[in-house]
Amino acid sequence: MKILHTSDWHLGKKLGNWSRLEEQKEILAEILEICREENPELILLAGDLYDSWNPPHEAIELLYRTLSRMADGGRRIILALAGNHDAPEHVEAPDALARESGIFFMGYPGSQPADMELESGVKVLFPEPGMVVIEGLSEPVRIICTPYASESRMRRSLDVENREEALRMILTERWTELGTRYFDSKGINLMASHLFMGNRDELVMEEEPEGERSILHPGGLEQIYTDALPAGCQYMALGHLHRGFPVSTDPIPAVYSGSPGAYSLSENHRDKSVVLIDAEPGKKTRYSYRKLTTPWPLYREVFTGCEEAVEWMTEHPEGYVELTMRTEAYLTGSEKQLLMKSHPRILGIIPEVRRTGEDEADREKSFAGKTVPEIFKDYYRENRQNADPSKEILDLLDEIIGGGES
Ligand SMILES: [Mn+2]
Repeated sequence: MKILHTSDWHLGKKLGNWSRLEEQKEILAEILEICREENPELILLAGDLYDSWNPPHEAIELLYRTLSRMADGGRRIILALAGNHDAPEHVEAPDALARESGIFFMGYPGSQPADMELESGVKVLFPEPGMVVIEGLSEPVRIICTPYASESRMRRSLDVENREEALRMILTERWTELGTRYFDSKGINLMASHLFMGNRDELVMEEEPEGERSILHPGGLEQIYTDALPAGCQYMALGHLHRGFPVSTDPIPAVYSGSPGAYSLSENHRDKSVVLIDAEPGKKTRYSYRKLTTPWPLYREVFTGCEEAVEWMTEHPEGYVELTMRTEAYLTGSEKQLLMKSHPRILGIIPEVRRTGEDEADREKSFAGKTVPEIFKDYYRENRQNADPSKEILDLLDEIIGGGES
């Protein structure tokens, strides 16, 4: 039975001032194309559907439209979980409409939507919180679903001091219980969750994208170990880390699909994928990463001159670029303007001025005996083609350095 696993869409995410929606539309169109080509019976979306608790309406529309096309009128079942970036109640809000199309949202670890029989005859049952049983696909499917549980939510539900151990314990106990009750060799036994998972023996300290660090505490707090996975589980579909990789392969594959786009500058050289799974009852699950071609590149480039930078940007008009300008003098206003005009999406220009030793000495000498406004005038002239700062600017400087009356 074919299954598609993806996560961390982060719809509505911005990079600097740039909206990523245009790019996200292209990426989701590619994932939809893969769905049509591979025709999985089940799609697991393991959290962080949106980038924020209040996503822009374009992001909401994009999610609903994409999922609706993927589900293809209920011919495919979609399970979508909330991640730490999602508002759980917001994720679950469209349930009554979505379930008619075979799309099921789960916001909380304790979510238990009503059972559903689709027109196709497929039954999607929720026999207890966090448990999904699907009948009527090519094989029976059982899925333990654990959407992200926030720290405060855990603190509220667990009246204990050592929350870390409590979270691990409660998950391990719960998963073992559900596994014992529902997993057997007559069907396909899966898990899906949005959390930080690692091996107890080798601590994986992932380089996390901005905005994810809040749930990565030093010492591995809130890290759940793969030995908590219940016997009989054939695949754990994970969301949260943006790099796609298997945390473990044996005996149970616990796999991060990774985000489908490069969402921070630290991800600038990584391939982006979805995971295609081939599962059969009682057999080891096969899976493979299907590389996406649509994510826009994220460039971090270093140049030693403007001409060189402009030439490179003209040849690479796609994606986003962060420039580091390693020059001997500060860029002039017109140089900066020229750079900004040479690429449609510049994330920033980082100046790295390299002065020679002599220059440094000259510079220090040139400061000697001068007042701050005098040094400022020199600096201003150097950067503005010898123009003098206006009286307004000098008054402002005076106010900033404390010479002003108010
Ligand atoms: Mn996340």
